[in-house]
Amino acid sequence: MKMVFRWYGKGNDTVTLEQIKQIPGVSGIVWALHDIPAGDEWPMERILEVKKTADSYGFNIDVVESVNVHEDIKLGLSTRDVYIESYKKTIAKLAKVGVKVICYNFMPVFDWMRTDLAKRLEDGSTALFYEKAKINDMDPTELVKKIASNPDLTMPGWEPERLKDLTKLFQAYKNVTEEDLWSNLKYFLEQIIPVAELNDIKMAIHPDDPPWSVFGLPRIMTHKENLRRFLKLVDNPYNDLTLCSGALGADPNNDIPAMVREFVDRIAFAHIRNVGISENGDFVETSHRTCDGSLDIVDIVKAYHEGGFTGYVRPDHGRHIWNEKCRPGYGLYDRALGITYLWGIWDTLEKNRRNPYSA
Ligand code: DNO
Ligand code: MN
Repeated sequence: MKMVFRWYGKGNDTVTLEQIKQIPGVSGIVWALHDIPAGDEWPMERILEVKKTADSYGFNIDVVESVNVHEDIKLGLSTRDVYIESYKKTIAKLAKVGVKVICYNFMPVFDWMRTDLAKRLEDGSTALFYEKAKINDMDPTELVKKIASNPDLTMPGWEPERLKDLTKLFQAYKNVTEEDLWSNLKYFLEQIIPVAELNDIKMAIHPDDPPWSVFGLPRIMTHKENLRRFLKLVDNPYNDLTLCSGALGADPNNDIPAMVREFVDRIAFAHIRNVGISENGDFVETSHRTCDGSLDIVDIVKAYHEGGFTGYVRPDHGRHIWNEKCRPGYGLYDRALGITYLWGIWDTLEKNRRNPYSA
């Protein structure tokens, strides 16, 4: 596996490249031009700037997360073709600097969703938390008002410039069913995947987080059967998955090691993190260690190892520890600890593979 680390860019991240450089075994940064609105073509000079910065630290920029999909594409509006064209142009530009994987998602309106960005855990650290009842009880119009009146509430997809569109967006999705979303995704893939193949870039969809409908919006990248259906929409090795253990793992019915075993040849990018799930459907992000959460991280890594996985891995989110002030879920310390845990498992498996009779 190739270990990579998400970095939001100079001035946009509390973590520095100097720091990332000192985490064992990190070969590249996972990046994006976060200020470019979904649907706009990425400017070449900005891409080259990132390449130059990463080069000076010896990091690859093989993985982009994310090139966001414009809402009109997910909605299947006639305007979508314009945005699909600029998506294709961005793919071609990214190929010029050697990008190998593009992560994206197909979640309507919101990206990942939590109700608390700093839930205090028993050890004094804080972490991202999802309270199911809170989301279930909240009606979207109330939500729009709540976000507008609370500038501290920042969630992906809740950026101020998008806020004004929220009411309109909910309206637009009112009659969009899961089947509509499937066919809009298929339309997008049929156009994009041939271009990705031509440019030798794997498109890797991120599953829905959490893997169920929120606020009545359709969500389809949620469980094994749907991932199977996704891979068949356009059955091409460039149409791949970002398998996020924490996103899918929030649903206890999802057996993550089994999914890795089934899909390993079509996983271009692995997000590995643990979550602690409660019986009432709430979940909290925990340390990576298997015994700290509900997911068997050891078995997940074992499944990748057995599958001969050579793709990219990142530790995904971490807790906020040692008083670190950082982007929610994206501090230095806990993600670095997560990496050393993942390497510990991987190196042990490697050693035993070479010498199966050793203790
Ligand atoms: C959650 C994170 C997400 C992810 C985007 C990909 O598990 O990995 O924020 O970055 O959904 O588009
Ligand atoms: Mn993820």
